[in-house]
Amino acid sequence: MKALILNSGLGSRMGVLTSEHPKCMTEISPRETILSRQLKQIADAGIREVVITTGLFRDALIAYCESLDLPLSYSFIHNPAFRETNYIYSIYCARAELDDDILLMHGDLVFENEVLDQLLSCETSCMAVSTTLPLPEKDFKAVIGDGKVLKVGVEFFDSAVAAQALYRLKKEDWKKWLDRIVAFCEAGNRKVYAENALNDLNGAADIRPLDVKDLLCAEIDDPNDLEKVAKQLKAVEDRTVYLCFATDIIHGGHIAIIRKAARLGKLIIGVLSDEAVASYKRFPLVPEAERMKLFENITGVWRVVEQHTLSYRENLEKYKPDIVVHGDDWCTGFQQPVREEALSVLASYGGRLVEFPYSGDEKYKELQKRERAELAMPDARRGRLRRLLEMKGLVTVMEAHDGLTGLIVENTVVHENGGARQFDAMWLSSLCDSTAKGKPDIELVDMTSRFRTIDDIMEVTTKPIIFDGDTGGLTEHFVYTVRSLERMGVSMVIIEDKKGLKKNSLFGTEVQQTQATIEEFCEKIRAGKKAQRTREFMICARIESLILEKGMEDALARAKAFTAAGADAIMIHSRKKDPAEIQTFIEAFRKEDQTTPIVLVPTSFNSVKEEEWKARGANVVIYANQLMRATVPAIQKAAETILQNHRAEECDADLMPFKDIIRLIPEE
Ligand code: SPV
Ligand code: MG
Repeated sequence: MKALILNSGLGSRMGVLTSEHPKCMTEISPRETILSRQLKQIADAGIREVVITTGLFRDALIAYCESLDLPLSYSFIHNPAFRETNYIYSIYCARAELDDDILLMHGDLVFENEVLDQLLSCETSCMAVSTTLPLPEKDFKAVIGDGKVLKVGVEFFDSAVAAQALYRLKKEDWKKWLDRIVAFCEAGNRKVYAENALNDLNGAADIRPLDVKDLLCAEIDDPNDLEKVAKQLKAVEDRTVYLCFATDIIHGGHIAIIRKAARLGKLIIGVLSDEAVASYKRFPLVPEAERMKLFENITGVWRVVEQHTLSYRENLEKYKPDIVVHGDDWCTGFQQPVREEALSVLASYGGRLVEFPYSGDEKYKELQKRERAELAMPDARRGRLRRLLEMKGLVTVMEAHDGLTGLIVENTVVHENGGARQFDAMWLSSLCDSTAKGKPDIELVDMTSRFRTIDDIMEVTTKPIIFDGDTGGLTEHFVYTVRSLERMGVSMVIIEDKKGLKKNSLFGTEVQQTQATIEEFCEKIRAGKKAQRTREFMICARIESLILEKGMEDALARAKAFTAAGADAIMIHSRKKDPAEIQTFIEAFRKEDQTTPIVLVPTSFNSVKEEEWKARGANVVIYANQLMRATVPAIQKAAETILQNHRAEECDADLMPFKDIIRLIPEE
């Protein structure tokens, strides 16, 4: 496509302003002339060839264009009869250069970027018109019929709309018009508008009206116009545009959106907080502060601010951007309420939403896959639990005992109020790992087998893993376990202060269980911390005093001692339905220690919501066995139904088709 700018007119109505240069070189803002603006807009739109017709002050115009140093190649076509002909003849003179799609504009036209963007994204030939502006007395109007521009001129009022000499013309339509221009000029008809030749075609060139409504698109005929349009332009240039990013890897697609958005005004980038990103898609590879710096250094970005939540409300009320830009993908799906809320806030102060078509480009999907792969690597995974704790204050953890349950924990998301909720981490329960193997939870499944389960889960997931280390075994063995877990990328091991034959805590005092002495257990913690190679790995000391009915004092004394021995977190357990004793423990512990994370496994005391635990000072909530307990009755029922009916038909209604199950499984 070539741009054609008509600049051979005398511009005599501008008075002294055109005494030394052509009208197009008149300043329209402190930094721009009409022409420099047009040329920059053309270059920004990716057009490279510009044909400019010239008349008076030809040399000044050529020198000026060259001085702008834009990535454009110019053909200057002089109209030697500029004093006694109209621009129809300038086009005639330039005809040999115009064998292409054409962006045609008068040299005195000022328009905002959005007008050009809309024009260039038209599939057909089109002309900028406005259905909202009043019909001008003396300027161009376009007669519209059958959705087409039928006539253009100053004399039409019926079925007409205000129109500007700004056209995007497909080669075939332009050819029809140009042929008619040539015929007009060769017949000596050189003092009329080029549009007279167009009108002669009676709609044979398929030019559609593009309604730019109140967007700035105006010509400058005299100093009054100049003052008015300069004011409008200032308002356009002062506009702010808001665009929020959740991404941490910036690719060409993002840069294209930033460029597009920056064309609408001063661009404010909202950077979604780590916490919001983690809850809505995945843990960010690059932390928020770094992401903010990345955006600050991109050309076209005016300002970078933090967006705390998926909701736009806070930032829209604070910055009151004139325009919000978003991909049209949020018109459907879970982000719909966020869009609706943004629209209503925008409406409250007169802002508007501009939606760009969402591109699900394959090469960017590939990048996303690579980001996930990176998160799954041991070094990237290990430290993420600590970071989540810092970021969120309370993390939620769900049990996984094989690759499939790992995938469920990894990928299950629920949406509420335009937000998303998912589990932060996985619990590798000794109870469920043993149960899955049909074994009792008595440290019978050996470490090699437990590590195999970790590996199965790690292979298909990215979330941090908390490993149930039972008693930790002999101290001499525990130090090796710590190093192995670290190497695998596990984030935390929880060991319980029991010794001898361990039984599951949910049996409480119904079975014989022995608690280690404070000193014995402190020794194990110290040895584990000493063996640890990375700073990120965490050892959590689990206190069984309430399970074994040794009292609150004992639990608190142990918590204090274990923390002093180096435990990175404390887990307090109870098998009572009533959460009171856990609440009492948290309150008492927090009086002395405000920082050591407190871990809870609310299997029995399950009535309290996560928000309340957080408010009370807990930091990790582990759902330790619910997935396993959901599975057992379901598979038992299927087995019984088949036995009862001597066939499988009756249990089909309860089964998930395998084609749905395999969707859970990632493909390489
Ligand atoms: C496990 O899930 O294996 C646990 C938690 O250790 S509990 O079963 O509650 O003891
Ligand atoms: Mg266990």
